[in-house]
Amino acid sequence: MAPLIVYHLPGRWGLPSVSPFCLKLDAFLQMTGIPHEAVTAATPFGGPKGKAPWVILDGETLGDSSLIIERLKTVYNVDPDQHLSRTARGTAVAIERLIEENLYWAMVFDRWCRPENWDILKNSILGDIPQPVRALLAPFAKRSVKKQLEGQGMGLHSKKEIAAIAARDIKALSEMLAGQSYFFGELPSLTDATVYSLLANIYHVDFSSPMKAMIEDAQNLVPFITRFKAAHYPDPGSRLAAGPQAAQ
Ligand SMILES: N[C@@H](CCC(=O)N[C@@H](CS)C(=O)NCC(=O)O)C(=O)O
Repeated sequence: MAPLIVYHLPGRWGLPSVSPFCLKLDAFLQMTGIPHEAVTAATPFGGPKGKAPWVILDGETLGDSSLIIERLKTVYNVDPDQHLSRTARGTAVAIERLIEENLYWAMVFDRWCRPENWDILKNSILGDIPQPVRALLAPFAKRSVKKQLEGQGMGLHSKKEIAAIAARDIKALSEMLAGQSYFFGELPSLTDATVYSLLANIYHVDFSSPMKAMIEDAQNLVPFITRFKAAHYPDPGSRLAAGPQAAQ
């Protein structure tokens, strides 16, 4: 079988990717030890769905982090959730939806729609796109993201309402984690990778967001981020340097 090739958006601030979905897939690969070649893409346009991440698995191009993970679990016969009960597996799907279909969009709003974050965004998320293409692409990308935010619904709310929606999700996460090391006990599962990937992309990045203080105030979420990072990314420097880092 040809080596698995994984395309992800660039890393910054000690994270292998500024995209929570790319980081989730990367964390899954770390947890399961599936051999792969990581390629940094400057934009998501090369993906089959116009979104990152995507992979080439034995000649087949696949998009969507969750669909990719489902396929990899079967092909490589790995399952980071094998210790979970049926109830926990059901809860895992609900947490994934909370993270990816709701809280993610509050993060997108903060990154793209807060004027104080615009320069940071151009130099980070869009930072690997060469000038002057970046200057032309940035306003186009912003319009496209705003349209997605409105279509999804988060973008129809005020800043204050979005912060309140995010606060409810973050409180729910904190309450589910409670005093455990990971969401389903002492062993990590894919849910931890999913939650870590979004929370780290809020907490460890330079973007200004009211969610940072919410994560801090929750008391158990910063230790969770630190714990997951220490277990799966003990040496972020070497991880960031890994792979051919080819621009798309
Ligand atoms: N459901 C997809 C979502 C992927 C996604 O939204 N990726 C973002 C980066 S965080 C992206 O590529 N956005 C580009 C766009 O929508 O134009 C997955 O799980 O992979």
